[in-house]
Amino acid sequence: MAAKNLNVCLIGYKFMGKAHSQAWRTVGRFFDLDLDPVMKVVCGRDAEAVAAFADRWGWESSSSDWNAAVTRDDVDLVDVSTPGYTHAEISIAAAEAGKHVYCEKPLTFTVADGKQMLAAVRQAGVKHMVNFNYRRCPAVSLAKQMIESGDIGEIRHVRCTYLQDWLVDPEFPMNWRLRKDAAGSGAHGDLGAHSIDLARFLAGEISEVVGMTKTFITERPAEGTSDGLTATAGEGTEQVTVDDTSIFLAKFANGATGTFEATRLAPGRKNYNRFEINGSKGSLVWCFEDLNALEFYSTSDPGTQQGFRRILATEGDHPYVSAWWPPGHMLGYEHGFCNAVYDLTQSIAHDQPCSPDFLDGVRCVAVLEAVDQSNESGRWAEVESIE
Ligand code: SOE
Repeated sequence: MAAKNLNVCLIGYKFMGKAHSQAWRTVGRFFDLDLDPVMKVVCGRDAEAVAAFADRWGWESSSSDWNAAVTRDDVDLVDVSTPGYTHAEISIAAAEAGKHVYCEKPLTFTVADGKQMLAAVRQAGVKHMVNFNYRRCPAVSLAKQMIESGDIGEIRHVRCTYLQDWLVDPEFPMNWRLRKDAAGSGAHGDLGAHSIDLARFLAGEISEVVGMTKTFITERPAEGTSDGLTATAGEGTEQVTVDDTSIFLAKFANGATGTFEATRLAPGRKNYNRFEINGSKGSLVWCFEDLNALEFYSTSDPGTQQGFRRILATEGDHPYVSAWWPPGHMLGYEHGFCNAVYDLTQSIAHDQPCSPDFLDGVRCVAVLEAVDQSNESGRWAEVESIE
């Protein structure tokens, strides 16, 4: 047990609320921490449902008034796990109340809002982190280490695809992820944001893009109920106001080239978040559907033995793994979230910067926004540079 507590207020209790609750509940059991997270309060609009959630997941209390909760004296950190349209307001209120802020992706919908969020956390001097959970899959963290050690040399090509199929059925009902006012965009911001973050993490800043977004299914049964990626239909139909698909080419500041594709209409692809990075000395390939494996090809292997090798990133000296299970005992989706709150908690305990922080969050939004501009103009668009 650490000497001091980190009192957490979670806003949102659906898909991400569960993933974050699981992380906060588990982190201190597997990792040695220098601050003890305490699950103080969880907030949501439906008082009864959020109280039941608090009970089930072990939050000390629940509230339907997030404004009151984020200013509580006994709260140190606000975890924003709500749909994107609320991120700016909640994060800014939390920072102004002097709380550290941990926010789901995409940080927000516009660079202008993102800059305000960044200014608020900087002004308040609080820690800030955006949750791009895939960075914390051990195989992805290992890819980062290998790139930094020069194992694949100078990066030339970055190929990112993020494919899902949960919206391929036109009878799948509306939900907040299909409304522009709530979600900002469709596959573009929801999935493309992850790919952009992984590309920035592994290969550096993106400076120019040309791309397109497209909506194939423009009308769906109206929403009845929805939870996570499931929904039931209500009466009538509703217009879809976001894209289904986003595709773009990218120029990186270091001269590398990139291709990006995000869609929720790729039958058979469930959570196919994949990158392939080709460098002057080798290649690295990772896909979430086989998340423990990192493929590595090295031009320095003897000619007779060249070929992709599959590294199972479950050894104790792979990133994060020593906290978990013995070699070969696979990790899953939730471990990335837990690894993230471990890093966040330790950054707060030791007054170290968090990564990825709100600056990374806004830089990702700047790439998304530039693709939107390119989609409208039909030309290459420069990515706004943000400091
Ligand atoms: C739905 O497309 C979703 O849950 C995203 O919102 C997440 O960010 C992604 O990790 C998995 O798919």
